Amino acid sequence: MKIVDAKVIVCSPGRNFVTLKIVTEDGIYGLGDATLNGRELAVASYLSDHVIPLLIGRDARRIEDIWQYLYKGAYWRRGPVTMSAISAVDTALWDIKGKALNAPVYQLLGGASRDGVLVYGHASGQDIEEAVKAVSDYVRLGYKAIRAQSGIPGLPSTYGVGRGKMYYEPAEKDAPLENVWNSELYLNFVPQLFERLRKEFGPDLHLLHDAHHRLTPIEAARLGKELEPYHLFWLEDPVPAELQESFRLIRQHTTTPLAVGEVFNSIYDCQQLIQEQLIDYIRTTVVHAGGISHLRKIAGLAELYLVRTGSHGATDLSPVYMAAALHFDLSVHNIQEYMRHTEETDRVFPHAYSFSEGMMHPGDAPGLGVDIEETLASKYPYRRAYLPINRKLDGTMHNW
Ligand code: EZ4
Ligand code: CO
Repeated sequence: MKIVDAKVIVCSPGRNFVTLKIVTEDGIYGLGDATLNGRELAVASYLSDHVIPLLIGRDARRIEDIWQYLYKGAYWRRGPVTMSAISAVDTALWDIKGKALNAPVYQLLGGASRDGVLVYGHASGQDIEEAVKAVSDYVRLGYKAIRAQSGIPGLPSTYGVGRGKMYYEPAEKDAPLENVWNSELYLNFVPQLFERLRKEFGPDLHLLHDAHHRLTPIEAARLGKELEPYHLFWLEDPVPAELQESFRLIRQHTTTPLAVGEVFNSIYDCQQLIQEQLIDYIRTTVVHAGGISHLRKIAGLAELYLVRTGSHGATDLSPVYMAAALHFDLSVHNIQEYMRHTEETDRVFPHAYSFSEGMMHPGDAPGLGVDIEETLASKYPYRRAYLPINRKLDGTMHNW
């Protein structure tokens, strides 16, 4: 089954998405998400200028061989641009295989290992009262797991707090927004938020929190320790994880479960974290960590060490990603982040997946069960956008 054509579709139905479409000689096509938030066109060029010419004429059924060809054949390995491009190819080839065999992709991955995928949503408020209200809105929608973020008294803005909308979107058009940060104000405040949430919602609701790479190891250890009475489902990205060893220090001090990996690109980024059991959830995704094929390898390593998967699923990962993630998720044991896309995004990417009672299912359409309405997509041209940056109160650049 020869690949005869492939193209990159860049569109912006509310936010930017990069989608790869691969077409085979018998007319079957597959889709892959290649969106790298804030650096989209680098991946689009990597695909159009360097990868697509190598795909034409290849057998679309040889998913693993094409993966190895693109990974080993580039000589320059890993990195978010390369790995997002490989991910898109891999995902599109799984879509094609599913369609060719008339089976949903999860059936090709060993079949469903449970009836649905537990997902968590994002609740946030400018202050604790608003955050409590946002969490109760999610409870009413049926969510069993909810991430809670709140504005911090003394800081004008911070990560994870939407502007009164369901659709939190951090990327800004034209120039990056500048946030201001202070770890002391944050560390003193977050335990109060979770004390209040536990009082309000009782012990059973799964509560999560994202520190978004902003703490040092010892600060993260303190936060984990102080959050212990509130039994978080996880504390996410406590420190920037370039230094995997730093999690040893955090781990020595706290039993709060730790999740990390949304910015990782390969199994090598999390090998030590998993093998030393320094984390509880690995958050690598189908779109940034080598597609369904590579994520299965990460999940296999993680399973050995009782580390579960909990893939990133913010709105900058497209519905094509979400479909692929859910097929993968249904075949393993985990939780999935789920930020709802806007209605215009959902119209551009019609999909078979669905949400009910806090769980999601990829649906039973052949392949991934997601499509792109190209004519509609062309009405939303790309607009350059950047993620925010973050500075400490004295102006020092910090991690956003
Ligand atoms: O900031 O996807 O857990 N979710 C997150 C996201 C990320 C964005 C960055 O593009 O941390 O909201
Ligand atoms: Co995160």
